[in-house]
Amino acid sequence: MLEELLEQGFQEAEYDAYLIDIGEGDQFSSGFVEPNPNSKIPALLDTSTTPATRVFESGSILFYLAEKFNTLLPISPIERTECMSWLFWQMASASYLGGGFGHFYSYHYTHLNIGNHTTHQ
Ligand SMILES: N[C@@H](CCC(=O)N[C@@H](CS)C(=O)NCC(=O)O)C(=O)O
Repeated sequence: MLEELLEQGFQEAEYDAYLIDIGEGDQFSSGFVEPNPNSKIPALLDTSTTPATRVFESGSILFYLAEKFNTLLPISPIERTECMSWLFWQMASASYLGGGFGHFYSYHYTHLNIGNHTTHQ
């Protein structure tokens, strides 16, 4: 979204990206836990505010940027509702397909049999 903002001409959207190596556990380092106490990527630290604003959870980051730059979030109720529905869908579903899978694959790898279901511990 920061790239989209830059394409729209918002110079204030210039950003520094930092590599967080999940395999090395960078997400648990104090430098990352400060912007996101939940140790999950992505996180954003807006240093243009005083004090700096920390934003975590992808949906919160998208909403924060849309409000900050007053763009990419429709104003008309019908379009705004459609947009927010997809934003909430993203929060409720997409992270389970991506980050959620990684979480259970990495941290809960023991198979359990519960009733008729097989799950991971
Ligand atoms: N609900 C979070 C999910 C974030 C997430 O699961 N991120 C994964 C990478 S895609 C992560 O940081 N995993 C590191 C870990 O679980 O230790 C969001 O939407 O920001």
